[in-house]
Amino acid sequence: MLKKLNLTSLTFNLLNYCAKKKIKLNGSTSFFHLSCGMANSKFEYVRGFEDASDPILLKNCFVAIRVDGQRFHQFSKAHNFYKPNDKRALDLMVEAATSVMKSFYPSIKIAYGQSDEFSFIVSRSSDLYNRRANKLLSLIVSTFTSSYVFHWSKYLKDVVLKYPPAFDGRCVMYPSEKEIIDYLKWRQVDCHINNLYNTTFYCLTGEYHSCEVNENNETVFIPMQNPKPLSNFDAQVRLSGTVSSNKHDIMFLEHGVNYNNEREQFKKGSLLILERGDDSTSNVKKSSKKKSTKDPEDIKISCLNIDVVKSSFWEDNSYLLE
Ligand SMILES: Nc1nc2c(ncn2[C@@H]2O[C@H](COP(=O)(O)OP(=O)(O)OP(=O)(O)O)[C@@H](O)[C@H]2O)c(=O)[nH]1
Ligand SMILES: [Mg+2]
Repeated sequence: MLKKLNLTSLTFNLLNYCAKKKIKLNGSTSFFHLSCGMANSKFEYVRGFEDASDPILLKNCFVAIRVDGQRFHQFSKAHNFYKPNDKRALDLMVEAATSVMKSFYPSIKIAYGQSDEFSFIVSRSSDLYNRRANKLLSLIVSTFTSSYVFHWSKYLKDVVLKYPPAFDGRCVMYPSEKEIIDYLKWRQVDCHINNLYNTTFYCLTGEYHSCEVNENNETVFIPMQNPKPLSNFDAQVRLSGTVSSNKHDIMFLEHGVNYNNEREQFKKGSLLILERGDDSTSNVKKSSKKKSTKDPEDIKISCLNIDVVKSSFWEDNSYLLE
Protein backbone atom coordinates (compact mmCIF):
# COMPACT_ATOMS: atom_id res chain seq x y z
CA MET A 1 0.00 0.00 0.00
CA LEU A 2 2.85 2.31 0.97
CA LYS A 3 4.51 1.68 -2.38
CA LYS A 4 1.35 2.50 -4.29
CA LEU A 5 0.80 5.74 -2.39
CA ASN A 6 4.37 6.77 -3.01
CA LEU A 7 4.04 5.96 -6.67
CA THR A 8 0.80 7.89 -6.97
CA SER A 9 2.24 10.92 -5.18
CA LEU A 10 5.34 10.60 -7.37
CA THR A 11 3.13 10.79 -10.46
CA PHE A 12 1.30 13.74 -8.95
CA ASN A 13 4.57 15.56 -8.22
CA LEU A 14 5.88 14.80 -11.67
CA LEU A 15 2.73 16.12 -13.34
CA ASN A 16 2.83 19.26 -11.15
CA TYR A 17 6.47 19.81 -11.98
CA CYS A 18 5.81 19.41 -15.71
CA ALA A 19 2.87 21.83 -15.54
CA LYS A 20 4.96 24.44 -13.68
CA LYS A 21 7.89 24.09 -16.07
CA LYS A 22 5.49 23.99 -19.01
CA ILE A 23 6.90 20.66 -20.14
CA LYS A 24 4.63 18.96 -22.64
CA LEU A 25 3.83 15.33 -21.76
CA ASN A 26 4.16 12.84 -24.55
CA GLY A 27 2.61 9.39 -25.03
CA SER A 28 5.05 7.54 -22.81
CA THR A 29 4.37 9.76 -19.78
CA SER A 30 0.65 9.32 -20.36
CA PHE A 31 1.21 5.58 -20.21
CA PHE A 32 3.16 6.03 -16.98
CA HIS A 33 0.24 7.97 -15.57
CA LEU A 34 -2.22 5.33 -16.71
CA SER A 35 -0.20 2.41 -15.31
CA CYS A 36 0.18 4.16 -11.94
CA GLY A 37 -3.52 4.86 -11.93
CA MET A 38 -4.16 1.14 -12.46
CA ALA A 39 -2.52 0.31 -9.11
CA ASN A 40 -5.63 1.44 -7.29
CA SER A 41 -8.06 0.60 -10.01
CA LYS A 42 -11.30 -1.27 -9.79
CA PHE A 43 -9.49 -4.13 -11.57
CA GLU A 44 -7.11 -4.79 -8.73
CA TYR A 45 -9.49 -7.17 -6.98
CA VAL A 46 -8.26 -9.94 -9.36
CA ARG A 47 -5.03 -10.02 -7.37
CA GLY A 48 -6.99 -11.84 -4.68
CA PHE A 49 -7.29 -14.84 -6.99
CA GLU A 50 -3.50 -15.22 -7.06
CA ASP A 51 -3.26 -16.20 -3.39
CA ALA A 52 -6.00 -18.77 -3.78
CA SER A 53 -4.08 -20.32 -6.68
CA ASP A 54 -0.70 -20.40 -4.93
CA PRO A 55 -0.57 -23.46 -2.66
CA ILE A 56 1.65 -23.42 0.42
CA LEU A 57 3.63 -26.59 1.08
CA LEU A 58 2.91 -28.04 4.52
CA LYS A 59 5.35 -27.11 7.26
CA ASN A 60 7.68 -29.84 8.48
CA CYS A 61 7.19 -31.97 5.36
CA PHE A 62 10.02 -32.91 3.03
CA VAL A 63 9.43 -31.70 -0.48
CA ALA A 64 10.73 -33.63 -3.48
CA ILE A 65 10.94 -31.57 -6.64
CA ARG A 66 11.70 -33.69 -9.69
CA VAL A 67 12.69 -32.21 -13.04
CA ASP A 68 12.55 -34.42 -16.12
CA GLY A 69 13.69 -33.78 -19.68
CA GLN A 70 10.85 -33.27 -22.10
CA ARG A 71 10.95 -35.81 -24.95
CA PHE A 72 14.57 -36.63 -24.27
CA HIS A 73 14.23 -39.77 -26.33
CA GLN A 74 14.10 -37.42 -29.31
CA PHE A 75 16.53 -34.85 -27.85
CA SER A 76 19.21 -37.48 -27.20
CA LYS A 77 18.80 -38.82 -30.74
CA ALA A 78 18.99 -35.34 -32.29
CA HIS A 79 22.26 -34.70 -30.42
CA ASN A 80 23.75 -38.16 -30.99
CA PHE A 81 24.03 -39.12 -27.34
CA TYR A 82 25.92 -42.38 -27.00
CA LYS A 83 23.98 -45.47 -25.92
CA PRO A 84 23.20 -46.70 -23.38
CA ASN A 85 24.87 -43.95 -21.32
CA ASP A 86 26.47 -40.76 -22.49
CA LYS A 87 28.72 -39.70 -19.63
CA ARG A 88 29.00 -36.16 -21.04
CA ALA A 89 25.23 -35.67 -20.92
CA LEU A 90 24.98 -37.18 -17.43
CA ASP A 91 27.79 -34.94 -16.17
CA LEU A 92 25.97 -31.95 -17.62
CA MET A 93 22.87 -32.95 -15.64
CA VAL A 94 25.03 -33.06 -12.49
CA GLU A 95 26.44 -29.59 -13.24
CA ALA A 96 22.92 -28.17 -13.70
CA ALA A 97 21.78 -29.82 -10.46
CA THR A 98 24.80 -28.42 -8.62
CA SER A 99 23.77 -24.93 -9.78
CA VAL A 100 20.32 -25.51 -8.30
CA MET A 101 21.74 -26.65 -4.95
CA LYS A 102 24.05 -23.66 -4.79
CA SER A 103 21.34 -21.27 -5.78
CA PHE A 104 19.01 -22.61 -3.09
CA TYR A 105 21.70 -23.11 -0.43
CA PRO A 106 21.18 -24.30 2.25
CA SER A 107 17.60 -25.43 1.68
CA ILE A 108 18.52 -28.40 -0.55
CA LYS A 109 21.01 -30.72 1.11
CA ILE A 110 20.48 -33.73 -1.09
CA ALA A 111 19.60 -34.37 -4.73
CA TYR A 112 19.56 -37.48 -6.87
CA GLY A 113 19.69 -37.85 -10.64
CA GLN A 114 19.72 -40.49 -13.37
CA SER A 115 19.00 -40.44 -17.12
CA ASP A 116 17.14 -37.19 -17.90
CA GLU A 117 15.78 -36.53 -14.40
CA PHE A 118 16.94 -34.96 -11.14
CA SER A 119 15.15 -34.87 -7.77
CA PHE A 120 15.83 -32.12 -5.24
CA ILE A 121 14.85 -32.61 -1.62
CA VAL A 122 13.89 -29.38 0.12
CA SER A 123 14.62 -29.59 3.86
CA ARG A 124 11.62 -29.93 6.11
CA SER A 125 12.80 -26.93 8.14
CA SER A 126 13.19 -24.64 5.12
CA ASP A 127 10.87 -21.66 4.95
CA LEU A 128 12.22 -20.47 1.63
CA TYR A 129 9.72 -18.28 -0.24
CA ASN A 130 7.25 -19.02 2.53
CA ARG A 131 7.08 -22.56 1.09
CA ARG A 132 5.09 -21.34 -1.91
CA ALA A 133 4.91 -24.33 -4.25
CA ASN A 134 4.67 -22.33 -7.49
CA LYS A 135 7.63 -20.15 -6.63
CA LEU A 136 9.89 -23.06 -5.59
CA LEU A 137 8.94 -25.36 -8.46
CA SER A 138 9.20 -22.75 -11.19
CA LEU A 139 12.52 -21.40 -9.93
CA ILE A 140 14.09 -24.83 -9.59
CA VAL A 141 12.97 -25.89 -13.08
CA SER A 142 14.15 -22.67 -14.70
CA THR A 143 17.47 -22.57 -12.81
CA PHE A 144 18.11 -26.18 -13.84
CA THR A 145 17.18 -25.60 -17.49
CA SER A 146 19.15 -22.40 -17.94
CA SER A 147 22.19 -23.97 -16.28
CA TYR A 148 21.90 -27.03 -18.55
CA VAL A 149 22.04 -24.79 -21.61
CA PHE A 150 24.68 -22.47 -20.09
CA HIS A 151 27.11 -25.35 -19.45
CA TRP A 152 26.29 -27.38 -22.58
CA SER A 153 29.50 -26.57 -24.48
CA LYS A 154 31.67 -27.47 -21.48
CA TYR A 155 30.51 -31.10 -21.68
CA LEU A 156 29.36 -31.59 -25.28
CA LYS A 157 32.15 -29.58 -26.83
CA ASP A 158 31.73 -30.49 -30.49
CA VAL A 159 27.97 -30.97 -30.42
CA VAL A 160 25.89 -28.05 -31.67
CA LEU A 161 22.79 -27.50 -29.54
CA LYS A 162 20.12 -27.77 -32.22
CA TYR A 163 17.13 -26.57 -30.24
CA PRO A 164 16.40 -25.48 -26.65
CA PRO A 165 15.77 -28.39 -24.28
CA ALA A 166 12.87 -28.20 -21.83
CA PHE A 167 12.28 -29.86 -18.46
CA ASP A 168 9.00 -30.46 -16.70
CA GLY A 169 8.74 -30.40 -12.93
CA ARG A 170 6.60 -31.77 -10.14
CA CYS A 171 6.50 -31.10 -6.47
CA VAL A 172 5.49 -33.74 -3.92
CA MET A 173 5.32 -33.54 -0.10
CA TYR A 174 6.51 -36.43 2.07
CA PRO A 175 5.60 -36.38 5.75
CA SER A 176 8.50 -38.29 7.31
CA GLU A 177 12.05 -39.56 6.86
CA LYS A 178 10.80 -43.01 5.92
CA GLU A 179 8.87 -41.75 2.89
CA ILE A 180 11.57 -39.43 1.62
CA ILE A 181 14.22 -42.15 1.92
CA ASP A 182 11.89 -44.59 0.18
CA TYR A 183 11.35 -41.98 -2.54
CA LEU A 184 15.10 -41.82 -3.24
CA LYS A 185 15.40 -45.61 -3.07
CA TRP A 186 12.57 -45.84 -5.60
CA ARG A 187 14.39 -43.57 -8.04
CA GLN A 188 17.62 -45.56 -7.63
CA VAL A 189 15.93 -48.92 -8.12
CA ASP A 190 14.32 -47.44 -11.25
CA CYS A 191 17.80 -46.44 -12.44
CA HIS A 192 19.11 -49.97 -11.85
CA ILE A 193 16.22 -51.69 -13.65
CA ASN A 194 16.31 -49.36 -16.67
CA ASN A 195 20.08 -49.40 -16.96
CA LEU A 196 20.33 -53.18 -16.83
CA TYR A 197 17.63 -53.46 -19.48
CA ASN A 198 19.06 -50.72 -21.74
CA THR A 199 22.63 -52.02 -21.54
CA THR A 200 21.53 -55.53 -22.56
CA PHE A 201 19.20 -54.15 -25.22
CA TYR A 202 21.93 -52.09 -26.89
CA CYS A 203 24.36 -55.03 -26.74
CA LEU A 204 21.78 -57.01 -28.74
CA THR A 205 21.23 -54.21 -31.28
CA GLY A 206 24.98 -53.55 -31.54
CA GLU A 207 24.60 -49.89 -30.49
CA TYR A 208 26.36 -50.33 -27.14
CA HIS A 209 29.38 -48.11 -26.48
CA SER A 210 31.75 -48.59 -23.59
CA CYS A 211 33.02 -45.43 -21.99
CA GLU A 212 36.46 -44.51 -20.70
CA VAL A 213 38.09 -41.37 -19.37
CA ASN A 214 41.60 -40.99 -20.84
CA GLU A 215 44.73 -39.42 -19.30
CA ASN A 216 43.70 -35.98 -20.66
CA ASN A 217 40.46 -36.31 -18.75
CA GLU A 218 38.52 -36.69 -22.01
CA THR A 219 35.59 -39.05 -22.24
CA VAL A 220 36.07 -41.63 -24.96
CA PHE A 221 33.35 -43.91 -26.31
CA ILE A 222 34.27 -47.24 -27.87
CA PRO A 223 31.71 -48.97 -30.12
CA MET A 224 31.15 -52.69 -29.67
CA GLN A 225 31.65 -55.28 -32.37
CA ASN A 226 28.45 -57.18 -32.98
CA PRO A 227 28.47 -59.06 -36.29
CA LYS A 228 24.83 -60.11 -35.91
CA PRO A 229 22.91 -57.14 -34.51
CA LEU A 230 19.21 -57.63 -33.81
CA SER A 231 16.49 -55.19 -34.81
CA ASN A 232 14.85 -53.21 -31.99
CA PHE A 233 11.79 -55.46 -32.26
CA ASP A 234 13.82 -58.68 -32.10
CA ALA A 235 15.88 -57.37 -29.17
CA GLN A 236 12.67 -56.55 -27.33
CA VAL A 237 11.30 -60.05 -27.99
CA ARG A 238 14.59 -61.59 -26.84
CA LEU A 239 14.43 -59.70 -23.56
CA SER A 240 10.79 -60.27 -22.73
CA GLY A 241 10.40 -62.51 -19.72
CA THR A 242 14.11 -62.41 -18.82
CA VAL A 243 15.25 -61.89 -15.24
CA SER A 244 18.34 -60.05 -14.06
CA SER A 245 20.69 -63.07 -14.27
CA ASN A 246 19.57 -63.81 -17.87
CA LYS A 247 20.50 -60.26 -18.87
CA HIS A 248 23.92 -60.55 -17.21
CA ASP A 249 24.48 -63.80 -19.15
CA ILE A 250 23.41 -62.35 -22.51
CA MET A 251 25.81 -59.45 -22.05
CA PHE A 252 28.77 -61.45 -20.78
CA LEU A 253 28.52 -64.78 -22.59
CA GLU A 254 27.29 -63.45 -25.95
CA HIS A 255 28.90 -60.00 -26.11
CA GLY A 256 31.79 -60.04 -23.62
CA VAL A 257 30.33 -57.17 -21.60
CA ASN A 258 30.66 -57.61 -17.85
CA TYR A 259 27.87 -55.52 -16.37
CA ASN A 260 29.64 -55.42 -13.01
CA ASN A 261 32.41 -53.39 -14.67
CA GLU A 262 30.05 -50.69 -15.91
CA ARG A 263 30.59 -47.30 -14.26
CA GLU A 264 28.90 -46.84 -10.89
CA GLN A 265 27.56 -43.55 -12.22
CA PHE A 266 25.52 -45.49 -14.80
CA LYS A 267 24.39 -48.26 -12.45
CA LYS A 268 23.61 -46.17 -9.38
CA GLY A 269 22.93 -42.64 -10.65
CA SER A 270 24.38 -39.49 -9.08
CA LEU A 271 23.76 -38.41 -5.53
CA LEU A 272 24.65 -34.81 -4.68
CA ILE A 273 25.06 -33.92 -1.03
CA LEU A 274 26.06 -30.81 0.85
CA GLU A 275 29.22 -31.77 2.69
CA ARG A 276 28.96 -32.30 6.44
CA GLY A 277 29.65 -29.04 8.22
CA ASP A 278 28.44 -27.11 5.17
CA ASP A 279 24.87 -28.25 5.61
CA SER A 280 24.40 -25.54 8.27
CA THR A 281 21.13 -26.68 9.72
CA SER A 282 21.09 -23.49 11.75
CA ASN A 283 21.53 -21.52 8.52
CA VAL A 284 18.38 -23.08 7.14
CA LYS A 285 16.46 -21.65 10.04
CA LYS A 286 18.24 -18.32 10.03
CA SER A 287 18.01 -17.80 6.28
CA SER A 288 14.31 -18.66 6.53
CA LYS A 289 12.46 -16.92 3.75
CA LYS A 290 15.41 -15.63 1.79
CA LYS A 291 18.13 -17.35 -0.17
CA SER A 292 21.57 -17.40 1.42
CA THR A 293 24.12 -14.91 0.20
CA LYS A 294 27.03 -17.33 0.62
CA ASP A 295 29.51 -17.22 -2.26
CA PRO A 296 28.68 -20.23 -4.50
CA GLU A 297 32.40 -21.02 -4.76
CA ASP A 298 32.49 -21.68 -1.03
CA ILE A 299 29.59 -24.14 -1.00
CA LYS A 300 30.94 -27.69 -0.90
CA ILE A 301 28.89 -30.30 -2.70
CA SER A 302 29.99 -33.92 -3.24
CA CYS A 303 28.83 -36.15 -6.06
CA LEU A 304 28.57 -39.80 -5.04
CA ASN A 305 27.64 -42.86 -7.08
CA ILE A 306 26.66 -45.09 -4.20
CA ASP A 307 23.92 -47.38 -2.97
CA VAL A 308 21.16 -45.46 -1.20
CA VAL A 309 18.98 -48.56 -0.91
CA LYS A 310 21.24 -49.77 1.94
CA SER A 311 20.12 -48.28 5.24
CA SER A 312 23.76 -47.77 6.34
CA PHE A 313 24.05 -44.68 4.09
CA TRP A 314 21.16 -43.03 5.91
CA GLU A 315 22.45 -44.01 9.35
CA ASP A 316 25.87 -42.51 8.56
CA ASN A 317 24.47 -39.32 7.01
CA SER A 318 21.44 -38.48 9.10
CA TYR A 319 22.42 -34.76 8.97
CA LEU A 320 21.11 -34.68 5.39
CA LEU A 321 17.55 -35.06 6.58
CA GLU A 322 17.64 -32.76 9.58
N1 LIG B 1 21.43 -42.25 -25.82
C1 LIG B 1 21.12 -41.79 -24.61
N2 LIG B 1 19.84 -41.46 -24.33
C2 LIG B 1 19.56 -41.00 -23.09
C3 LIG B 1 20.54 -40.84 -22.09
N3 LIG B 1 19.94 -40.38 -20.96
C4 LIG B 1 18.63 -40.25 -21.26
N4 LIG B 1 18.38 -40.62 -22.54
C5 LIG B 1 17.08 -40.64 -23.24
O1 LIG B 1 16.15 -39.97 -22.45
C6 LIG B 1 15.00 -40.78 -22.25
C7 LIG B 1 14.41 -40.47 -20.89
O2 LIG B 1 13.27 -41.20 -20.66
P1 LIG B 1 11.84 -40.55 -20.43
O3 LIG B 1 11.96 -39.33 -19.57
O4 LIG B 1 10.97 -41.66 -19.92
O5 LIG B 1 11.35 -40.20 -21.89
P2 LIG B 1 11.20 -38.80 -22.64
O6 LIG B 1 11.44 -39.08 -24.09
O7 LIG B 1 12.07 -37.78 -22.01
O8 LIG B 1 9.65 -38.47 -22.45
P3 LIG B 1 8.94 -37.44 -21.42
O9 LIG B 1 9.79 -37.34 -20.20
O10 LIG B 1 7.61 -38.06 -21.14
O11 LIG B 1 8.80 -36.14 -22.18
C8 LIG B 1 15.50 -42.20 -22.40
O12 LIG B 1 14.51 -43.07 -22.80
C9 LIG B 1 16.59 -42.06 -23.45
O13 LIG B 1 16.01 -42.14 -24.74
C10 LIG B 1 21.90 -41.20 -22.43
O14 LIG B 1 22.84 -41.08 -21.63
N5 LIG B 1 22.13 -41.66 -23.69
MG1 LIG C 1 11.97 -37.30 -19.94
